[in-house]
Amino acid sequence: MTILTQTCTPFEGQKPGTSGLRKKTRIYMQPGYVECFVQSIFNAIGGVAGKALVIGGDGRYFNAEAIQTILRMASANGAALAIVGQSGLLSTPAASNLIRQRGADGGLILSASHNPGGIDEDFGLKYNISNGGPAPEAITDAIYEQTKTLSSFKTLDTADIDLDQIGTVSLGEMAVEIVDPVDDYAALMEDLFDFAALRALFASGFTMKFDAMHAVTGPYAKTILEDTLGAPAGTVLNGVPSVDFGKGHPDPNPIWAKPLVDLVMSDDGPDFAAASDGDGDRNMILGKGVYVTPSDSLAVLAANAHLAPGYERGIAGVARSMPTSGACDRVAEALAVECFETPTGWKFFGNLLDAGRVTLCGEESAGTGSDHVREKDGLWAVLLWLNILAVRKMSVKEILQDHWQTYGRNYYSRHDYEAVDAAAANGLIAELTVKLESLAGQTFGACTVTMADTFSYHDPVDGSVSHNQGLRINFEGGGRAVLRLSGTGTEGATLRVYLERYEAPEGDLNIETQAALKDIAEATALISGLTERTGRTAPDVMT
Ligand code: VG1
Ligand code: CO
Repeated sequence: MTILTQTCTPFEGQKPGTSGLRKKTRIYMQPGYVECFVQSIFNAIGGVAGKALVIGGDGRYFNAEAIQTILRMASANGAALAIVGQSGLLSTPAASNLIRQRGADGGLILSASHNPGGIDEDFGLKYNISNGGPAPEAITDAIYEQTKTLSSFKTLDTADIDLDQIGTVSLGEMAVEIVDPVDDYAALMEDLFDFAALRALFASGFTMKFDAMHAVTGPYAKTILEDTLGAPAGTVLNGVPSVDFGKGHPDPNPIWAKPLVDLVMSDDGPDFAAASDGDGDRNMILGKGVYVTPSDSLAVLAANAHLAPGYERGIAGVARSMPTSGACDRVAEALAVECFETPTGWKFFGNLLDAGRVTLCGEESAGTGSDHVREKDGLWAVLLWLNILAVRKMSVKEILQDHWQTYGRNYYSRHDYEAVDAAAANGLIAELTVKLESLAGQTFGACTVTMADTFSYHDPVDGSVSHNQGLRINFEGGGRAVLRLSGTGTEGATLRVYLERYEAPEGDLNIETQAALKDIAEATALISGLTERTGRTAPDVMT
């Protein structure tokens, strides 16, 4: 087989967003599109000669084809080893773990995460560095610069290899090692959690449903929950990964995982329920009759992590993305550990985790994780919850009530306005940005603004600064609104409005969430001119 150098013309818009490059699948399927982006990645990281790369994805439409292309290119560019999940499957946290366990130089993860899959839906690709985490901004910026001027890429003229067969084969000079996608990850989970206690929990009749949403976590959840921990067969729902996620939207929130929510809200529902997203890094936690917001979940995990063997020494600190509620801040304060506020996207947690400044991280978008890998990790969060339930012998609802009675409650909701006209959304943000400075002291409806600004993050570890990471508006009494545009969407713009209000332990802890946030939502609509600008009177999704 020969190494080919093919000339190419740059594609516009190959700019990585919050988590890699996400586009409509048909855009990705254009001849040369994957090649140009992958060669740009390789060029931006100083080439891959002699390097080991982990490669895998969430199994969506075009996953296997893109992996074949990447393998040919990695070989042609001189990589020594590619470690690939069997059938091209690797959950995002499992890929992160493999990079770390195997001491690989980096990895390519193919996923558009919670976005639907299929030829008319979404595809995505991102590069992770040797710590197992998403490439930081300096690298994603360098990749984008490469995409603008790229004139050629290298590949091999060779047939596809068999991705289904575990073992090592040669592709040109490069070795391709096909590994079981679950093994190493399952071993890591067994290290962190008290599997004996979890087995006893299931043996005692504790009931659970895990909705894999036809996505990548099916095999992981079946192996760990059913085969290892003894949960009855059928605990895992929708457990066979499919290329279009059963035509669903693999986003574990009360909208897209509604059947699961309905089940736990019913009288004969299970004690505990959870779901994960397309690539297995997100989680939704539910208990009988209760939905745990991701922000609350992070806070509860921070307060209770020491109950699991992997965290029995306590946590070093906690980090949350800026739009995530301040619930975990109160836990950090009580534990006297550091608490950090970072921009949206897991890549900003990497430095803090590497430096040992934090043990747990989380985002309001159903992402929680720890220093065990450098990605958020859906099943990990589920197992930590189970471990806490096994030790505390309380229901999810009781744990949540107890948490609020101790720390108070941060009422929280995110309102998404999807596929908004991009010009209208950009206009809204631009105009509001200009207005921010003058807002303090003004009253809108029932709320008075105390502070408003654009969030910039100063990374305390490497000193880098990231500007324009969302607009913050604080209100008297501790309420807050955050507005930002999504960096993962593929159609028009998605405007995210994050609303929060704190209620002290002695206050009313059981108000319906949207009712608790009504005044703040109204004030935010007035300030931003949301309805006039977007033509929307209600959000598409509320989480
Ligand atoms: C969204 C979430 C963000 C998350 C990102 C990737 O980004 O808000 O918290 O890190 O998705 O998650 P954005 O820019 O659309 O708001 V995943 O599970 O899609 O990799
Ligand atoms: Co995801």
